[in-house]
Amino acid sequence: MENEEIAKLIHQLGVASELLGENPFKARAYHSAARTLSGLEEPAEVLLAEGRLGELPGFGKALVEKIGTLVSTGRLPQLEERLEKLPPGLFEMLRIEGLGVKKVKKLWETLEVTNPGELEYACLENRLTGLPGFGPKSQANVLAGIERLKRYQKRRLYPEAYAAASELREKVSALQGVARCKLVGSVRRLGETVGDLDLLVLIEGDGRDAFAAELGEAGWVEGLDQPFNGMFAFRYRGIEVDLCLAGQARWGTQVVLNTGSAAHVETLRKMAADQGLDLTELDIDDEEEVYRTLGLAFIPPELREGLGEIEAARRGELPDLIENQDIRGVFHVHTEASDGAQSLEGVVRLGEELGYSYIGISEHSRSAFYAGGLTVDDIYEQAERIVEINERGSPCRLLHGIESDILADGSLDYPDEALEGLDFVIASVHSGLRMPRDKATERILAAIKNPMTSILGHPTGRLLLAREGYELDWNRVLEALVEHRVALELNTCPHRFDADWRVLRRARDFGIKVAVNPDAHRRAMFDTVGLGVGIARKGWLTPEDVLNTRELPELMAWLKDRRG
Ligand code: DGT
Ligand code: CA
Ligand code: CA
Ligand code: ZN
Repeated sequence: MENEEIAKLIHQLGVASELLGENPFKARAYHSAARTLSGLEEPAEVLLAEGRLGELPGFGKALVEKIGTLVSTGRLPQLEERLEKLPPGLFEMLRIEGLGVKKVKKLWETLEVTNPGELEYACLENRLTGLPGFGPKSQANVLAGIERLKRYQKRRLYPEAYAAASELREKVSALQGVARCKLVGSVRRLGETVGDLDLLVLIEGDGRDAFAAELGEAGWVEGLDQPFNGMFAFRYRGIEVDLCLAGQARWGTQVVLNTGSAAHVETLRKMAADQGLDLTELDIDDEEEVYRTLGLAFIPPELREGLGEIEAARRGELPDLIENQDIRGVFHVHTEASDGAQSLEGVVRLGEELGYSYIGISEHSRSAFYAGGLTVDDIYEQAERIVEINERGSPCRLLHGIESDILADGSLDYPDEALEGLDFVIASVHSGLRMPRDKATERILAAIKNPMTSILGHPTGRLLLAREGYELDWNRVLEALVEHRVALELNTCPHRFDADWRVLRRARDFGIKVAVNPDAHRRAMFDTVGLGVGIARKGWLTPEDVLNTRELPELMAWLKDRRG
């Protein structure tokens, strides 16, 4: 075993023991031993065999024994024991510039952050600013460090992938001879996460060689492989790209093939074969024409997941999908009364700008003390302020709600008296996120049955690419939502998109109403409503399926009706 390898494991042992809060002198000794080992001229194995390893400064009997075990068995049981107690993501967090072991330990202990994805989310929620040893500046540094780390990570969240793809499309379109350039693949289908960016390009005349040469020279192209069969693979801003050249005659066909998904294309291919056609060989310039040729209505890209959309298109039964302008208002908005950045007045002004008829305020509840959760008195006080503001007669009315924590036993965070006067209650889980499926399901079911609950908030607690969220028995949850007439939230924060669009699709079949909720802490987060509408479309939702397409009177009636 190489010195470097031994040094690395001993160093890791030091880190693990520090993270677990063991004797700091021991950890320091491990780190210093690791440094000695990596600076050693002779192989440590030789020193060990000759019984001289213990002569190195700071190498006591216990350490020499550990290295002995390591060298003879390839294992370090003391390290393995400790790793079992530590979330592996903590070590990834250490790769973020500016974060040492002490800081990672603190973040883990105080905010229960266990990996870079969760940490990024904590920064976006402003959780680091008030933490001892941190502050606004170090929060910004941490975010920048995560940014750099992510550049080398494989999948991306949708908005990041989309932004890079759009930029790339502009750059490619400006190259010589490019007549058309289209984003295809999962970005076009509104995947909640994206593996690589796919671009389809049409070159005029015989300009392919000139195009290839210019692409090879472009400063923004990273790691370009040898082109193969009209396919160029490279990286843009650290993200993998597949750029595919297409011919004009088959442009429409190529767009369909490259937009995917693979399952959608496979079903199309079979359908074509049944009609005696070879899908890949169809000379069709226009995408809509491809579907028409196969006897299908045009299928919006976000539905192309091979989940029954082709059968629906054949029967002419594709849903009349919701659009941005169908949204009349939104729920789930935090203000400075809890952990948001905006005032109630600011929210009203923004609602007017956005043309909303209502905005539902929902602060955190009292268990969420880290997020400035409201006491019962705070609720009453906010109620008065909201009445006062509504009396000023804005076309955008404030609705008064709360985002009540669902406690471990499924009960809400306030007595009924505190909730009865509110326009709506969003019930969400914020703690004890690592529950087994049965327990999680019971907890959620209890919250749904509570007559105060109007909307089930971010139902799985997932953070995309960071935290799986707890598993639920969705059949039971969906049945309960129908029975108790509780709406299901689609949280439009791109880190969440929770409930998942696959679940929305099922909810729709149950006749459940979905609330498209921005969970907005800041002004910019209202922009995610548009993304959420896209995800709602991906879940086959029509305006009828979405609660906040209702006009105010109808909405108020729906909310009241629920309380009986
Ligand atoms: P991603 O990148 O994992 O987010 O998801 P997609 O759907 O963008 O997957 P990707 O990039 O592998 O492929 C994009 C589309 O290109 C895919 O939906 C169908 C098509 N495609 C990709 N690889 C192949 C292949 O090996 N054969 C065929 N026929 N089509 C492929
Ligand atoms: Ca892709
Ligand atoms: Ca690809
Ligand atoms: Zn929440």
